[in-house]
Amino acid sequence: MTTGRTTRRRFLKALGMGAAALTVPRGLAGAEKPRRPNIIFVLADDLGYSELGCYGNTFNETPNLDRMATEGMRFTDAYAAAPVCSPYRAALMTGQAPARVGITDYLRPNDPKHLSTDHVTIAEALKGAGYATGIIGKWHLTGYANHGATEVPPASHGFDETIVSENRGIGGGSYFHPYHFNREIAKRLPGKEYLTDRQNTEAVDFIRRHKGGPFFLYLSHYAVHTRLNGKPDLVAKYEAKPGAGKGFRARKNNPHLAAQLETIDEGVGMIAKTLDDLGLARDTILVFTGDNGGESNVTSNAPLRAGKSTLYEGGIREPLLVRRPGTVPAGTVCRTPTSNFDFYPTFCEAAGVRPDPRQHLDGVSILPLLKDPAARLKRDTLCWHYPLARPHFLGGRSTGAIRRGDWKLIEFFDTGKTELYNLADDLGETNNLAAANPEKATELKQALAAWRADCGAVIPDDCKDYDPNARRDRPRSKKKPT
Ligand SMILES: [Ca+2]
Repeated sequence: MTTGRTTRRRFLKALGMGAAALTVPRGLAGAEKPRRPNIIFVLADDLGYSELGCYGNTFNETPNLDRMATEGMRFTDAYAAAPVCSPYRAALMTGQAPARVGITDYLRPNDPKHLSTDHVTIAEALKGAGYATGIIGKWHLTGYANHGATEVPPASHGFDETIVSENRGIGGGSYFHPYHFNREIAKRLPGKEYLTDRQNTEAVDFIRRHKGGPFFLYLSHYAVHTRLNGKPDLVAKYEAKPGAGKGFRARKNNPHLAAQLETIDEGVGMIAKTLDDLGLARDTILVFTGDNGGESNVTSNAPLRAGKSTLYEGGIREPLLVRRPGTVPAGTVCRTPTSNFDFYPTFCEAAGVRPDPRQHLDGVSILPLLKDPAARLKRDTLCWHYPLARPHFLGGRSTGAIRRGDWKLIEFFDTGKTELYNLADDLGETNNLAAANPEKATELKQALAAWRADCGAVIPDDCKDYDPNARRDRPRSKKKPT
């Protein structure tokens, strides 16, 4: 995955110079330098669009996240760059579309693919500007040495500290200590240690350790990825609620998902309180979001269609909350479409860091939106590329998609067919307008192909023309986790 043009970049990185250059605003030379904001990025795994109270859920309880919405900004049209884990994370780290990075599907434990160190990641960009950098939790941008793969861990991508992170796979429902994804992690909390509690505690510790700032903390939860397994007292609480589903595979009002989400929510409350107590709230951008849609076999993303592994809205539209008192106007809602590859340029701009010009960025800074939700971005189109050699086990098919304004087109690589929707009056993507509006369908299909060409993305032959009813990727285990 190394190319000749990257030799100089590697050389500069080795000198600690390749990551970023500092930009001191004009007129401030010699004056007191503005304080660089801390950045805390809290990511939930497989958390769908409709799970939070502030996104309309009436079963789950998310008081701290709902408070984030009232104290900050809530986005209605925030997208993941991919409908599964690894490509989302590749886009987050690089500011690029997964198709350009070359990671478009989730990485398997023995995968020869990993995020190339040729990239200048967002962690490296911020580290180069003096930020302390840390990841707590899920990485999923490499195969694992334990599975015979070349392992490229967060430390190779600009993270000073890697805490409670995997070295044998991605979690897979191992939520109680000892953790199967990393058996070397020593227990720290009293009683039966719960993974999300541990991550929350580590996050508060990290903030306190680096309160002098600036710091970049990536709190990457393993929850609420299946197999779901909440803390028993919380599960019992939700099982007793009216309308509760039964068991960890309930498709509606899942008590395990609710319990796991409550523990994530509690951590967000702990983080916000820590920032308030330390007097850091106004100097800290706190972000909460999810990496792809909810799994349709354990929840519903309604009013959105489908879920994880699909390019329908349920697979890629995510909750997104941003809080920074004094900068992000409280209680605001932003309806402009964004993608998670926008965080890279956004964080750089907020930190006064000029991105390394050799790191091509597909994202644009959404900082103007964070100051004024009605601001306009110089972009009206987002694209996705998700080629598969056979259907994902959750039902996702080999597809590409494009959203331009309110129009959305999905191209099915397996059948060659397209579907066209107008999201303004058909959020649930129920009325395919491709036949009724062939001009728009053709325009978007051509724009999508042009974007693929720009990214160097191809549709491999084995990702075209397969039988969409063929055997899915792999069978699901019905076993309850331990
Ligand atoms: Ca995920």
